Amino acid sequence: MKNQELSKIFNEIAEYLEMEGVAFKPYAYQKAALTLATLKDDIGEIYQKRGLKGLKEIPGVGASIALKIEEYLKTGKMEYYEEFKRKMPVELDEIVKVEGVGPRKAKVLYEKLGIRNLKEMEDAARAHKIAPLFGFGDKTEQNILEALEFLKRSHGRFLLGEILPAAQAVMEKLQQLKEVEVINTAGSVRRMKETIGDVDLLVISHDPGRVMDFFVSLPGVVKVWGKGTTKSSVRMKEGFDMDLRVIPPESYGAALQYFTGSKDHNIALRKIAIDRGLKLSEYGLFQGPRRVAGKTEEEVYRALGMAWIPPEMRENLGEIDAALEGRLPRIIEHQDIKGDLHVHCNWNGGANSIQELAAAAMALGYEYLGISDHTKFLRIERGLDEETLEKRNKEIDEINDRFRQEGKKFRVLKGCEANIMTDGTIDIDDEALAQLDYVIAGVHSQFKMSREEMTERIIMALKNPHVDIISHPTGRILKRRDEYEVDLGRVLEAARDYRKVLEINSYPERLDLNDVNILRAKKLGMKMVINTDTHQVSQLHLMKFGVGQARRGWAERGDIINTWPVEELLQAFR
Ligand code: DGT
Ligand code: CA
Ligand code: CA
Repeated sequence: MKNQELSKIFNEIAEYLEMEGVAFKPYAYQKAALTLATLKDDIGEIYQKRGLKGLKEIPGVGASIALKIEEYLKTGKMEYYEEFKRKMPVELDEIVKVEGVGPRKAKVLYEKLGIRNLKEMEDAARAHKIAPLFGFGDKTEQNILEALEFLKRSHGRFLLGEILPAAQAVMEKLQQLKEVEVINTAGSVRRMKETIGDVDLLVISHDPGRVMDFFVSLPGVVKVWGKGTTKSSVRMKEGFDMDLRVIPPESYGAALQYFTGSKDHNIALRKIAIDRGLKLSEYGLFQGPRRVAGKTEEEVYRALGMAWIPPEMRENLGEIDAALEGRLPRIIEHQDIKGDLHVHCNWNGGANSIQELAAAAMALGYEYLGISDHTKFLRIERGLDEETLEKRNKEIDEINDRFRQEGKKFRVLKGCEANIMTDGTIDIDDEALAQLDYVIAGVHSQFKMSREEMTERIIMALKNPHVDIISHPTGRILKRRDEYEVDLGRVLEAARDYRKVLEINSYPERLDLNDVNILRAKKLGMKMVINTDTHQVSQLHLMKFGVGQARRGWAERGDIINTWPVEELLQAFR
């Protein structure tokens, strides 16, 4: 699949354009990059089947970007990109990952010091060549060194959104082998951590040799690190590693518990075992030489005096005490979700009609779907003005009338995702907002403000009586852009005081609020909503990533408003 390669190229183009101070265009390329990174289908296949037209139907892909994709698929090159590269042959994608170094600083570093990659940046910073540059200084140089350290530590981690589909594909193939009796993911994938180091798989099999032969020769395996009868390790073409272990049935639960981790959770659990005169390992829970538990995870936790703990909670953040004291929360389940409130249709930059989106939502078993098109500030997304929003509302009314006549319980809700301007005002008239069932507002521009200004900006939006939800509240894009500077504590408190809802955005690059902030919001008694930010039908399935983070943040059904029935939801918005 060329999806990720193209995504990377478009990201770099966005950086180059930003460097030249071009307005709006960088955003278009960034958006195309984000879409490609999460696209379910192979871009090459889309092109083969449906040509240029198919490419243009992908949200965020306009005519000019579609042509560039075509060129790349056909020739393996993109002239527009190559031209930038010739002018400034820099590993831009790498360099702008250093916090505090944007495209413009990267340009100065190249022009003044010839810095092309991270290694050269580090050397220059250590030799104190960066501080004297205009606009840099000692503090920036120090920050660069710290950011480089940070990058080294996070190096080699992958997004759960990239890994989970690949891991599931491998699981399905292995499941079809008659020699595989049971199979599970373990490790950070099972815990739904937002980024993944490597994939851990466990199986029970009466014929490990055959399973391992099959595993190391799977399509997509580019390197075999090791192959044995109990463990094999491979590198996949996407760049990540996968471990497969074959476990005897009597230890399977103990091994699943051990290899699911986290390491900190395991260490704390092992201490509990020791306190009770027991020994816990991946082979089982032992009293002297006797195995007292090990076949299932439930059995292991029970023998330690506690209920089974959901994998997403196993981070040693108090879950063990909660389990021992019988006060584990009943965390939200995917099937509790009754609808999605952050969906863009083709009235703005989305790919599908309201009809198509509603049909897909019904197929998922949802009871409602909120259409939240962008409003007028986001011209690049064809944001709606007051007049078009009204027309769109009319279409929603008609669709709902039709559903009622057909006896369908399903309902489409009228929403929007407005932009919060730098002064905290909303980019569309209050009268237009008053016509809607609910209003989402989010920051989509001017991310670089002081902490104080950004906090005021968002709190100002929270004060607007029409605003119900703040989308992607911290603005981070994983592996690309940090959170904007904001005092989240104050935002959370204001949201609680004005009885507003914060979003858990399910886009794998966003997952915003993240797990830690969800836990924090929950402790404040805040309500949240898990949304997908769908721009095309196939993205409705991203909900599982948001649910995963909500579970990691201990969220219960009552904390998440899109588990509520539609009447209750609308009542709350009113
Ligand atoms: P990752 O792969 O970095 O995203 O994170 P994990 O959690 O999947 O870590 P990994 O693959 O190194 O190991 C899988 C699990 O095995 C881990 O979550 C807990 C367990 N484990 C690994 N090493 C140790 C260890 O030294 N002590 C203990 N108690 N458990 C360990
Ligand atoms: Ca792992
Ligand atoms: Ca591993």
